[in-house]
Amino acid sequence: MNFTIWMLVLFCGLTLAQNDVNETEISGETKLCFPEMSLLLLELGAVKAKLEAVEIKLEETESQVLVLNKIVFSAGILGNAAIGPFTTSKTLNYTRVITNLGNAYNQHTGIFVAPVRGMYYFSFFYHAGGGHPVVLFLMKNNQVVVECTDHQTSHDAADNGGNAAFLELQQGDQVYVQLEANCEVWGDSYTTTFSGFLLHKV
Ligand SMILES: *[C@@H]1O[C@H](CO)[C@@H](O)[C@H](O)[C@H]1NC(C)=O
Ligand SMILES: *[C@@H]1O[C@H](CO)[C@@H](O)[C@H](O)[C@H]1NC(C)=O
Ligand SMILES: [Ca+2]
Repeated sequence: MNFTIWMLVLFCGLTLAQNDVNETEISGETKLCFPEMSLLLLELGAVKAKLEAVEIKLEETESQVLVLNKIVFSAGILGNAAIGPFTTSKTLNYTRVITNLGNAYNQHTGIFVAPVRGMYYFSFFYHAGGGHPVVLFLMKNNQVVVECTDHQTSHDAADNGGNAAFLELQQGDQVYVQLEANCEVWGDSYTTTFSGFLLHKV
């Protein structure tokens, strides 16, 4: 092998060793040296582009998972007045949102809709108005999960109560607090509240 060919091989080798290769950077000289090499460089460029796309997708997925894991809400009731009594049972609308990460709770309907299958924790507290009995149910879809009650006691209007439960929910399950017919609860931002969060996915 004479000197010129050695130089050519060395030059082609150096070009191949460059890190940032793409179509425009592959020099004409390289194409002249070995057609296989320029093909190889093109393929390397394609692999690199694909790898970068996969990395971006992975980062997006990770941030979505992070957001999905943060399902937390707390809400009270705007105003300062008795709610009820009504002739039928009613879903309580906790209209003052304190926290609603993940937006799974809807303050217009009072309903929490599970965004993912998982183990959740819910609590609700109330202040009794005193003029009528209180019966509140924590509901999962159409089923009562736990209850709290208070007797009608006009001279003892400061009663507060509450209850809580861990609930395994499927995606789309609905959780809300229901006021029974002919009952009353005191609606305000600070004592009558509904909270929940996703403990972990299952
Ligand atoms: C290739 O490299 C050139 C010069 O660095 C750059 O302008 C061009 O955008 C690159 N092309 C691709 C597809 O990355
Ligand atoms: C809650 O809001 C709904 C409308 O979204 C309404 O139909 C319902 O009567 C409200 N509940 C109470 C207890 O006011
Ligand atoms: Ca009472």
